[in-house]
Amino acid sequence: MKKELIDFRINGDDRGSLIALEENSNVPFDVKRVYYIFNTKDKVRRGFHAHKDLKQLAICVSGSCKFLLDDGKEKETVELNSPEQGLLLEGLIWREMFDFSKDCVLMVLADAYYDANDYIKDYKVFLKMSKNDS
Ligand code: T46
Repeated sequence: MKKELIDFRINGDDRGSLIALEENSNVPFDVKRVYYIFNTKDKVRRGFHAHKDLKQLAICVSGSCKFLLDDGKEKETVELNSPEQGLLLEGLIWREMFDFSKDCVLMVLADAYYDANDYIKDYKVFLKMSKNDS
């Protein structure tokens, strides 16, 4: 399973904390796009897709949520509950997000502009592609 959590350095002082994200530094790619998911309703699951070619870094800047990651062989659940940590999503990984807390703000940095054609939304197609990939 290609799962990587990145710990960010906190610039803390008696006023509080600040984290800086820099492309090709603690963000391991060129950043083309940032989006954030918030106000997620109770019991909602999102995602249900993989990407053909996209690197992303997901950070729960407020609250918490969980990711189910599936590479076609193994499944793993990762909880994001800290603005100090980012989940790197790259390669052929099916993802589902769930258990969003009311205050969850999930921010995602991506290395490409939005492209609906990059999505694999059919799980059977994903499984076939993941077999060919390995
Ligand atoms: C991913 C997970 C973690 C845009 O117009 N631009 C964008 O950059 C994005 C990400 C979405 N959209 C539109 C497309 C849909 O009409 O916003 C709507 C909701 O997007 P979607 O249903 O794809 O959201 P999620 O939460 O299922 O998935 C998102 C990302 O799309 C996806 O790349 O890896 O978060």
